[in-house]
Amino acid sequence: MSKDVDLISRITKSVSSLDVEELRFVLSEAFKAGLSGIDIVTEGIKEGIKRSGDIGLIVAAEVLKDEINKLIVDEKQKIKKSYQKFSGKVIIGTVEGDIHDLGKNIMVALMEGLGIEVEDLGVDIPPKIFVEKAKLSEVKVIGLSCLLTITTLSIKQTIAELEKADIRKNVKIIIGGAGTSRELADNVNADAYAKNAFDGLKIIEKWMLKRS
Ligand code: B12
Repeated sequence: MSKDVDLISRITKSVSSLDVEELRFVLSEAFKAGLSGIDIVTEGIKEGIKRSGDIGLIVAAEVLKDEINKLIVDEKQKIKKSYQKFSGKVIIGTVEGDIHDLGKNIMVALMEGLGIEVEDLGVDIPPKIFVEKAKLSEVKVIGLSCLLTITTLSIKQTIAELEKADIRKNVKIIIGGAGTSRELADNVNADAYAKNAFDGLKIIEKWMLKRS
């Protein structure tokens, strides 16, 4: 078995058995060996969570985020360079009134794992902050996370404020989290809804591709 295949299969096994220590070790080895974030996420982690379910995804995302943060700036640049197919930036946050962040954090870790530039605005983010951030020309995608039924109103307000500021047409908007649905996305004029982080990743990946 080649070293890369071995590392991927160890990632899969540690996610499926929720072996955090092994996952942390093997992810760090995989980054050191220069494995691509895409392979780590789609072949290693995704296969692992087929067996462990959502809890595996949560564990994997936390460890992945830690490992990415530990990579020194140069390494981060390397990850970015190896994915020059992406351009622009994603901003993501949990909408005003809502403090749930596990799902959002998973999205952030997966996007960073793929080499997509992401700014995580945090939780309980008012519309005006999304608008302010979205004014930066590099922002191509806005991710809105919402777990509470009541804060779906904040999604509506955020998109309305983006429209008012004349920025809506410059960005793609994706919504996710237990409070959201495809119907809601249609009602609030979002571009997409994702029922889970992997579906969200697929959509965002397409939007972020550099046009050549
Ligand atoms: C953990 C949790 C908490 C934790 C949050 C910890 C944290 N740091 O996030 C704590 C204890 C703090 C909490 C607080 C509250 N909670 Co709570 N919480 C939950 C619980 C049990 C799990 C949520 C979760 O993390 N799921 C795991 C993650 C991985 O799943 P996820 O968020 O859905 O994310 C996935 C996808 O949706 C997607 N995704 C998520 N965001 C995004 C964004 C984008 C852009 C994309 C593309 C995809 C995406 O990717 C993820 C991975 O696939 C849910 C019940 C449930 N089963 O959902 C209740 C739940 C969401 N909470 C609920 C409530 C009512 C509250 C409180 C109001 C309780 C209270 N009375 O104080 C407060 C909220 C305070 C506030 N202002 O926000 C209700 C909401 C009911 C409703 N319909 O509005 C729920 C549904 C429980 C229930 N059945 O009543 N909660």
